[in-house]
Amino acid sequence: MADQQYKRGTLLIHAGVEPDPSTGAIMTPIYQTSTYVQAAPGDHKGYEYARTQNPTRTALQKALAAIEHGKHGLCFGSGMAATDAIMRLLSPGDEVVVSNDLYGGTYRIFTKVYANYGIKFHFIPMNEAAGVEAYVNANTKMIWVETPTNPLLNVIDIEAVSAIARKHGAKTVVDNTFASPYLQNPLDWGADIVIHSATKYLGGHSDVVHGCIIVNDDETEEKLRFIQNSCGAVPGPHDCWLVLRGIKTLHVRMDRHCENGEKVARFLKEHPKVAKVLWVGFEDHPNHAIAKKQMRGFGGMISFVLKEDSMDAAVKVLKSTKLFALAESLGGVESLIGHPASMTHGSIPREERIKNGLPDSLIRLSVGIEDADDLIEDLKQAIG
Ligand code: P1T
Repeated sequence: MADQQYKRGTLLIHAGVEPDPSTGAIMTPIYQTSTYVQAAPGDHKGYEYARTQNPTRTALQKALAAIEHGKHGLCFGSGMAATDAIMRLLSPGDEVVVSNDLYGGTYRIFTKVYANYGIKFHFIPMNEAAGVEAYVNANTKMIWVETPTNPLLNVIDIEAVSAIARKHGAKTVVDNTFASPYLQNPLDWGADIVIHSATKYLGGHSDVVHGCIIVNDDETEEKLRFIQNSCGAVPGPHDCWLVLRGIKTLHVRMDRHCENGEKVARFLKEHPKVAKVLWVGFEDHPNHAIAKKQMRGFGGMISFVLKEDSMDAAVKVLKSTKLFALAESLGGVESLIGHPASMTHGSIPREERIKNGLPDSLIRLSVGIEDADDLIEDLKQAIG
């Protein structure tokens, strides 16, 4: 299909998907095969070996490219495998400027894996995009942005950061996991590489671990495709199928995540025992204007701290919710509650975390698509 002529909801359902050529099946089949028969050496139907190509993966890669307004999509076995593939574009001596609030696993692969290969990382606040330029030098090859950030919900100006990167010949990578392509398309704002943990909103049902990258530039695509095949961190066809299926309802789910997110955020803000609520949609969020510019909605991720700023008080809430399940991850239909300091961000040294504004007592919510009234009642009884 000529994807560009369709609106977002239609694209999410149809992009990349054609009736199966052998049967007409409307749903892309799960091509559960490791290899493909050739009539003579080199005489095949475009598929040789399933690490290199798989038709279920191809359909998903095309869908991802279309919904992120990119030319090429590449799938990986997890969000971290996708991050790893992007890092393999670099060489010893290269430098990366990174937002200082980011998923703990991303911090860990940068500091514990790639720093050992001679790559230097500068973790800096990016709320004021202009401040980024001071950390860029002749060795800077990449600016890595998470926006909104995990878990502090900072918003970074993709257009401004991308302009700085371009001026210095560096690439801008945006981790778009929290927003999803329904709410934000970083390539439209000048980013070069978009990465997702598709485990989250794209899959949407907490039943798959998956990652993906979307780019426009053919040369970057060629390098990443080579890494994808050579290093082999590819997802299986069933996982690709689950993400493909998840994408078909992304717009309806995200609309509800945004709606519920707003209701829960406003409830928490009024709660007498809550000191601070972090949510991108608040008019007094420091970068609300940028969020309004680059996002089409504010999502269902919220973090908050209680007035009684202690671990004990936080743990009491974390243990008391009945609907919000205490678990890592986010972006599924069901609501989750988490404790970044000990869970998703436990690999960041405490001093570093505190310095970057992530206290021990911070609670993170992934607001699902249940009835908002039930979610609010659950928080009410848990906070007390
Ligand atoms: O878990 P995985 O699919 O490998 O994705 C890693 C990842 C990358 N980027 C962001 C912004 C993420 O939030 C994650 C994973 N995050 C969680 C598991 C979490 O609960 O925050």
